Amino acid sequence: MTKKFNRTLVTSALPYANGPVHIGHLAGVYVPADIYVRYLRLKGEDVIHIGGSDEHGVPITIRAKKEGVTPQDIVDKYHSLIKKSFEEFGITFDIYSRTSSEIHKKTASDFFLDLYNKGEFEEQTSEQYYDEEAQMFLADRYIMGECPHCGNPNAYGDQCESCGTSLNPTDLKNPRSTISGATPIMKETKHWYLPLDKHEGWLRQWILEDHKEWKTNVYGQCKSWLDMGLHPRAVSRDLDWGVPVPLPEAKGKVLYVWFDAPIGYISNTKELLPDTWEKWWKSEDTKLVHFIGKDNIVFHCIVFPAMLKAEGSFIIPENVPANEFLNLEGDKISTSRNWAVWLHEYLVDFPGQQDVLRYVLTANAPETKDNDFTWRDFQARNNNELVAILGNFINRALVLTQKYFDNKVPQIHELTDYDKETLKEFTDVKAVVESYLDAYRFRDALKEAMNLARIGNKYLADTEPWKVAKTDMPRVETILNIALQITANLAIAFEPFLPFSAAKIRTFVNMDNLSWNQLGRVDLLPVGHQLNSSELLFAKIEDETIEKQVQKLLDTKKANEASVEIKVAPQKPNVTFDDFAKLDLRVGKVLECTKVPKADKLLQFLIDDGMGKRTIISGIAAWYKPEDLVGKQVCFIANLEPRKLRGIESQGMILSVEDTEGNLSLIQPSKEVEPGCQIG
Ligand code: B3M
Ligand code: ZN
Repeated sequence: MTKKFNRTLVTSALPYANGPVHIGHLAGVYVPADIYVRYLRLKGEDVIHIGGSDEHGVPITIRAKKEGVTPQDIVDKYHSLIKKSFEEFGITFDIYSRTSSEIHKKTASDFFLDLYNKGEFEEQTSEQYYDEEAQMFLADRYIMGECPHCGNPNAYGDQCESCGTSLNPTDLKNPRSTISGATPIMKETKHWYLPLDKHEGWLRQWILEDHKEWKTNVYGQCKSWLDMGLHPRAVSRDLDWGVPVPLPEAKGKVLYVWFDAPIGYISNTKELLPDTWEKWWKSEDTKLVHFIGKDNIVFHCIVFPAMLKAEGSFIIPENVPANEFLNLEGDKISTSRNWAVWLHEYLVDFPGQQDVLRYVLTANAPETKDNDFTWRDFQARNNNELVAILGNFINRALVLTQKYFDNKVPQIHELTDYDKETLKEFTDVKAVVESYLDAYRFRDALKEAMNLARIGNKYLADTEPWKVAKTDMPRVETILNIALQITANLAIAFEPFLPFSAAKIRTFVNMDNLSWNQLGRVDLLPVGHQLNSSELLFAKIEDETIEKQVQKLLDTKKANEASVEIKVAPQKPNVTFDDFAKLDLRVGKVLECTKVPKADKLLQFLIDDGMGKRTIISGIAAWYKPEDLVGKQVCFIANLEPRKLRGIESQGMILSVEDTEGNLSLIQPSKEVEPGCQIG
């Protein structure tokens, strides 16, 4: 069944605004999406490309905590950085907005309420880890403990980064809260669940029967999810960063980031087209296509469609051409290990060479399996393909026209059989490139476009107009006319892939309005048409340049190995001296120290503070026996607002240092001083 569509709504995954974007993002999602929308635009089709930053979720709150700033500070910083990188690489969004926008919060909140009112959710109460000291439920990432598989003492509640196993927080031995260090307790909490099991029937039919044409990696992943059986999924979380659950009984709860983020596509369309957005989301003749990476498949093929269906008035995607992952020099790209080629850094090292990266990432795109980016391959593709074939051909065609015909398109005389063969070959390319682009096979499409340049390059090499010029000028005219027509065709064929170079070629041949439908035509440039001066499109990349990049990665590797687990927190923003001086830091002497009943992390201190006695509670019980501390000197904050822990008022805070394994040790003056002496 082939449907007739009148417009295409393309979305690209909303990247988390908790770090800059790297080549993996470009290769997996944004370059393919951009190729596709540029192609459709060039065909004159009605298409919009929706993007934006995903600004909620736990990783953002963790990053904020580490850097000592607010989550909003984090997303403001990275949203701008990411947006700029996309612009610089020519990724053409019709809108690139963000999920912290008011319009998004309202859209997501209303969407939830609508489903709630329609009875589309189930309420479930479950037990989750709760930090009594910090008085909050703990997201999986906020719980650390010992990995049951490899014994790593610092595994997270969702995953052990040492052995890669995914975990549930309850799998961890000796769990601890990363917020306070306390041992979390189990506490009941209520959440709203989307009963995916109830959607299984139509999802099976829609994907497994009606969309057999989906990419095999996508289809296969969906099939295995469906075959395992779907279960209700919580759409809310106990967290203070996100879109609040719009129900009176839901204080302190927000929408799960994977509930609100895909709604971001809708909010951003609304922001772009306040009056006509519904046409894009609610008409059966709109083709909705989601570009994403493979880790997002279940959310875009199962969860979001179920949400849309439950709402009832939205269309669901026609295709989800997800890519696999791109590795870097044989290793998984990792933000935390700094194992990446960052787009903003690439542009410093390779200014103006966006198309080279776009080319390499497309030629080597992880379309059907994970692929590897290597700097050697980058160099080889630039030097042997972009420079030696595409750049070389165009440069020769233009320079010879300049030399012999004063930059005017010469006329065609008689065609030889070889000319005819060449022309035939390149008129056929259009249909082939199109069939690949329509099937989201961008690597193959690019290969065909490159083939066009190869045909041109071979044609000039075989016909040798620079030699023929000595004897037969009319023949040179014919040859160069053909070469120039091929050149103009290349401006069209490469526009989706290498937009910066395609724009340059258009300027060289002095043609502004080239459209996809002209591809394959041999009369794009009329005889006598004036060309502009040209320059080299691509430059050879020297070994030295590549060695520098390789060295940079080797340095990263070395630093990672040296620091294995040395993960010191980044420095917090500066404070003024006055801010510092507000803190009253002093030395005290421990008079008594006991365990706090039923709290295995807490010790209760009675301190001689030089002025009297005070009680301070400290979460260091795991590392000291209380009796060993009596008589010792400790450092403490004297003027910290008192607060109650386990019903006991703590009048200050004892200072300790956390090592890279998460162990605490008390800070003491190196010589004994009188209790009450000030630190500063
Ligand atoms: N932010 C995950 C990711 O960046 C997530 C995508 C949301 S798309 C609605 O991989
Ligand atoms: Zn492990």
